[in-house]
Amino acid sequence: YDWKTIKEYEDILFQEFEGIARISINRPRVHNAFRPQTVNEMIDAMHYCRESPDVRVIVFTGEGGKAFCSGGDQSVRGHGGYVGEDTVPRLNVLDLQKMIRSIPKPVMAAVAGWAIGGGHVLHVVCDLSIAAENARFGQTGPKVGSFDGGFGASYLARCVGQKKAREIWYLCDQYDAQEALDMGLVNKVVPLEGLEEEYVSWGRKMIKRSPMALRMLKSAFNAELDGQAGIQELAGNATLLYYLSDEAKEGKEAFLEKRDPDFEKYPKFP
Ligand code: 1HA
Repeated sequence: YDWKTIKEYEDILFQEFEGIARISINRPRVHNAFRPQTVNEMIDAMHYCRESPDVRVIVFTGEGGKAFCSGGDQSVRGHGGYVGEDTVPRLNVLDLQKMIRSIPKPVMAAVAGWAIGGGHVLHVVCDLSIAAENARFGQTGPKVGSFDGGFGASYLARCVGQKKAREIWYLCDQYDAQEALDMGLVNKVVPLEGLEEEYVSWGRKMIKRSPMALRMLKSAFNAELDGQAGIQELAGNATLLYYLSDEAKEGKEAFLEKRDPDFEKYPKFP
């Protein structure tokens, strides 16, 4: 596949192929652990993905084939968060999680090797997860002095059920790809050599589907779980569709023409 670089970064690769944007963590020496800069680069790439009409599907993955992501880089964990060059401790991966959740396009995780800790949560918040046979999943928080009680707990529980989610967090065990598939943590398991082919194929399939239908569905799936923020997304999409209608345009035009709007001529549905 002829992946073209969209933008150069230090910690990630950001590429595009046939409308599929690929964000790949490129710190294989630490199993693709993220530092604040890594996350900021992913956030920047996600802004691009949101704005670009050419990007239709996003894939998160990790370079090297041995790790998707091993979570926050423990070597820069300081007093109150992960510390970057500005010396400020941050938990900015939480902002990235919200972007993955709210971008109105499908986001896939392609997991080869370790998806651990905050790296595991990253795949959990993606719409879809495809695992290579060498994938290993788990949370480590209670072992290393951390926890993610946001999507990392509540959405995980929605995916695998309350009992399993509590087991994953309380025991900090690791699970292989087949176990992940069996508990509904991933959508599919493929041989490592076939991972790229698989996610490109899923991407191509979704690109053939109606973008607006996928957008509505993503916000609909989110709405129930995400409270007022989820309803806001779904309602925002409803407003977008309403603005496309003649009835809504009549309201705006009447205002600009300083007359009363005439909504009578528009269809009324039962
Ligand atoms: O919980 C949160 C958050 C919660 C709320 C809000 C924000 C959050 C943000 C982040 C996080 C977290 O991610 S906490 C959890 C952090 N991650 C971990 O606890 C996983 C740490 N890594 C491991 O347990 C293991 O490395 C491994 C099970 C993934 C793989 O084991 P393996 O195959 O034995 O490799 P290992 O030798 O351990 O790792 C290879 C190299 O990568 C090591 O470096 P070296 O000794 O060769 O110099 C290792 O230190 C490094 N490495 C791996 N993971 C990390 C790491 N270095 C820094 N941070 C890491 N996370």
